[in-house]
Amino acid sequence: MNDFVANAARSVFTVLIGLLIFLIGCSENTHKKALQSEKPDFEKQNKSKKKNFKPVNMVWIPGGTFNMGSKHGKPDELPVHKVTLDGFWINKTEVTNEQFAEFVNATKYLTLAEQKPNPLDFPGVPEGKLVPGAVVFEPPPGNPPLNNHRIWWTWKVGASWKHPNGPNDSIKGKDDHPVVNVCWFDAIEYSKWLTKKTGVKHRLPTEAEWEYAARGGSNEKKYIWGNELKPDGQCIANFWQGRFPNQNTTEDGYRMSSPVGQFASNGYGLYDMAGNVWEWCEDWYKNDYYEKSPKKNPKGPNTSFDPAEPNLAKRITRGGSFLCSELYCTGYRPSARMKTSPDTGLSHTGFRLVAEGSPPNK
Ligand SMILES: [Ca+2]
Ligand SMILES: [Ca+2]
Repeated sequence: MNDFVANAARSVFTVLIGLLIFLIGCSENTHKKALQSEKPDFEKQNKSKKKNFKPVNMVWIPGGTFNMGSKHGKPDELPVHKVTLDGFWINKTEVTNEQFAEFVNATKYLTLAEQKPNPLDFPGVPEGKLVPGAVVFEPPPGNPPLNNHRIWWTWKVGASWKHPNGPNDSIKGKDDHPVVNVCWFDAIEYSKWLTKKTGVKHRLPTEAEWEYAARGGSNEKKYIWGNELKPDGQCIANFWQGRFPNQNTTEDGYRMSSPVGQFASNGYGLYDMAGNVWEWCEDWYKNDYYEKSPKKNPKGPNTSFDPAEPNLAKRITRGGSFLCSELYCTGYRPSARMKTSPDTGLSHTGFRLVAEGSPPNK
């Protein structure tokens, strides 16, 4: 991708987040007393909202303990360690274009990929370089080496959730496809909107919640459905068949994203936890986090570190996408960890949410 544009976008967010933290700090004392006096009522109200929460398109994942990580994956999936989680609600499918459009229509929200960077934040940078866009998949011809992902990703001016592969592409007829080119910050805004709308906290899943939900109760299996990638020769998720990045045999029926829920669900009734599009998680990425992570409800490290790009802070994405192949990333394994700069929208990355409502009545 274009490092210049990506770094410029990152700087905008550094400034904005700094400002936000400052503003939150300023308002904290002013509101503390008021909040203290309101606390009992607020808690009562909140408890009642949680109790009456009627989740839409969500499944309750009962709390429990599982083995997180894999001995058969990449070094950052080690060590395999026991993690215990409280129960939570999670979307059955990735958030779709239709669902995201509802949020945008209600709030007039502009995703980061649609926003033009403010020239005042970039003194000296030519106006023409400050353009909105996202990163799309455009491989060079032939059989390029697989050791440099930058050669098949391109910064595309005009790419956004409405135009997944650039200005000439659209989501017409794709209401039921997962929304893509939404960055981590966009997903957070969507979750805040749903929290406000329902009165129950919605948020991105933690990495541990995501893996626990993806495994569907099948602890330590290599894939969500078992230990074979294609049981009985059948593709049961949307990933890449053929020689990545130029030969896509579409054996699974889909060259790019598929409508959500086209393949069998996992043990918890969740769809596309393997493949279709990558899904943002709440956590920062740190390669050795599993060595010291809390055993109960881990929420990720306080800071990010990726040895491959030490100066770039990244959030976790999980589950792989229609671009994951056996030859390259194998991201559709439930233990596979990916990391992406939180301000970057990509044409193979979306999200799903969890909610903190009470468990369903038995
Ligand atoms: Ca496919
Ligand atoms: Ca997925």
